[in-house]
Amino acid sequence: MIYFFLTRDNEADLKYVKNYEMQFKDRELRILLLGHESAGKSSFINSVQTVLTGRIYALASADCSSDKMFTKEYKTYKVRNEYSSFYPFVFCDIMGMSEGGGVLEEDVKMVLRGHVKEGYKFDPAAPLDEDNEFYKRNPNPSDKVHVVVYVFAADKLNISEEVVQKIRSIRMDASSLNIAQIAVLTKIDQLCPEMKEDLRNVYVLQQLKEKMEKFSAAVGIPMNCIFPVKNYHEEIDMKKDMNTLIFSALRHIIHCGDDCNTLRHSHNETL
Ligand SMILES: Nc1nc2c(ncn2[C@@H]2O[C@H](COP(=O)(O)OP(=O)(O)OP(=O)(O)O)[C@@H](O)[C@H]2O)c(=O)[nH]1
Ligand SMILES: [Mg+2]
Repeated sequence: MIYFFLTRDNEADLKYVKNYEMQFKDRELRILLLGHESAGKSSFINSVQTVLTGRIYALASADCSSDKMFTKEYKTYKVRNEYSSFYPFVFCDIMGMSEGGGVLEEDVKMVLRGHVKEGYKFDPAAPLDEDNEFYKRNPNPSDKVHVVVYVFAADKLNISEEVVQKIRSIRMDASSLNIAQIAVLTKIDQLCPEMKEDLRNVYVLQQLKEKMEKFSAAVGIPMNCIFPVKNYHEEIDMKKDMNTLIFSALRHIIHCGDDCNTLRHSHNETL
């Protein structure tokens, strides 16, 4: 795993994403970012836009002032490609999870099934009602989620039992819908000073590995589906090592999402 990471080639990953775009224009993937509040979900969307467009992006509103929940609405982001069109995947940003608040499990399950309309403002006190104007009764296949990306901050992985239980329940539901699931650990630069200096220390660092193992055991996501990243959030220039990690996560997300999509297509064909 260590050597695999160190020898990764950004060009190859970019080629993979572009190739996917060429082959599967009609198969849009819906990628949902779910995780603890302030974990860097919105920043991850900006990071993906940054590595794919080659310039620093800040389209998804990321909070830079406080630790309070910032994203409150259901919002979809497309990534523009070089042909003035869009990549065949979209990222969905939602309210974060938190102890005694945050997005409700019921609401996440409705998002997975495509029942939540763009712009819905999540209410931590009550789930979306079927009579609400933001409830979509008959979702299209493209409204349904193909991949859930669990986003957590590497320096705050002591997740409460309440949030762990929520994730476990959502994971079971997502599995029953054949939705792919991976995790992204953000803020690895805050884990220790060595990481701030050189991200290439990433897998070599015992501290991060131990944290990943603990996280994996708590939420049940295998180690090879957990991707550490440092988001673009303060940089003014592109950084190769940051790109390598973001590309690695993105490639895996697309790969897993496509498996889910293929499965859904083949099920429809046989129904
Ligand atoms: N050091 C560091 N800071 C980060 C990283 N990613 C995000 N941040 C910072 O963390 C804070 C929260 O980031 P957001 O992207 O708004 O997090 P979020 O998960 O969307 O938060 P909510 O919408 O409130 O749930 C911001 O101040 C970001 O600048 C990272 O990889 N490293
Ligand atoms: Mg956010």
